[in-house]
Amino acid sequence: MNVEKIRGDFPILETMVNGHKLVYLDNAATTQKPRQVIQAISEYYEKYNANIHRAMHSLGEQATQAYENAHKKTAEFIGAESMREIVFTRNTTESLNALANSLTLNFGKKDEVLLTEMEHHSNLVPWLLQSKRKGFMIKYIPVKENGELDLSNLEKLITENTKIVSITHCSNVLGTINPAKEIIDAAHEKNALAIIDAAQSVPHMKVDVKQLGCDFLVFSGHKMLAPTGIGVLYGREQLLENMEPFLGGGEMIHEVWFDKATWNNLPWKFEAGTANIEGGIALAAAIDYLQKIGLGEIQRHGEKLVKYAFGQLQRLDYVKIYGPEPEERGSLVSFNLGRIHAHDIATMLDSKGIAIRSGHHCAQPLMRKLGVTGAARASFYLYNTREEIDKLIEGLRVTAEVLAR
Ligand code: 7TS
Repeated sequence: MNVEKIRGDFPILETMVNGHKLVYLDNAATTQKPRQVIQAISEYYEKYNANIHRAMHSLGEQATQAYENAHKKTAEFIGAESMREIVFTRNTTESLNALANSLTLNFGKKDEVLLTEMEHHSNLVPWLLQSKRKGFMIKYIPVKENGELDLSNLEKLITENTKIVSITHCSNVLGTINPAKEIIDAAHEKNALAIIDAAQSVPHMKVDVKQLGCDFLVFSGHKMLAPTGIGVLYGREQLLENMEPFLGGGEMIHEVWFDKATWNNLPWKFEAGTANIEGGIALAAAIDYLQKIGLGEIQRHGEKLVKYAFGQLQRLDYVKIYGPEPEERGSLVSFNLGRIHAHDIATMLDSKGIAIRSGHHCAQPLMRKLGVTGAARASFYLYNTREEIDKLIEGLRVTAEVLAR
């Protein structure tokens, strides 16, 4: 993998921040965009911008083709049967809200939904909202001291009443890669549906929904080189056929009367209103870009970087790293430096042009369990280098010297 060549595709990496060349290590929040993706968006607006699925004119036809092709490409990318199983949403959050709303319509007090203690708020709050309305119970798979899930009681946690098991594939705080297949199989043994939040996995490794055997899988385009505002909800065709739409309006219908309506074919039944056409087209360009490099290569690069960062961080005084060993984690590392506030770490690093995230990372229950209010997090992607990690470590050394005084 030629990282220097890849870096040349990302214009933003030339940006100077506070007098220093940008070192962007906040990829778990959102990734930067290569020229190829930016060009796909410009080209759409310069050459064939039109609304889709309704125009009889050539531009409309071209835009419709491109948007539908984006669904096909996404289906192939994650090993889905067909584009009928790929619904475009705004992001992971919207995909999970859609599932939480539509799948629990008939739930009652006896029903149970099983999550994990390491979920991002987006795989937690939608279930809390629905459980308040429907009265079902939410249970959690605990997180162990080492940042892995405690699956010793999984058989007991999934009961006859468990209807849904919804888990993150990779934690955005701990970096833990969960044994998704094992949990999906356990859910299916009790006839529960299995949902995978793949926001932090799909961008970094080859994910195949058939191999996993999950019922639903969700992720965001912006964490994998595409723009914000485009997300994916994969669902097994039969399940999507039986699921009620979560948004009503134009383009999602087959026929409408004053007192009833019937629904369009999949996936359009779930894509009400004018779509994020440029987002879909740009997502296809992002997938092209990632596939050209190869998800295996990208994963290996991420593993090397996180291992290096882990080792270098461990050499710092008073550092506390959260989550499992580097061999078993995604491409991110969260940590604290003694009693220095994570926001102060991030601010100090920013003065050197280094972007990391600090705070609770939208996982407050997990933070409480870890006994902290926040942490600093460096997260990597295909354009990051060891030299950038060296700059991070040097920045942290200075931070510790200045702020620990
Ligand atoms: N699930 C996981 C595991 C995530 O990491 C995130 C975003 C989401 C869901 C929600 O994605 P969205 O695109 O709908 O916002 N995580 C982060 C993060 O760690 N820092 O900023 C966003």
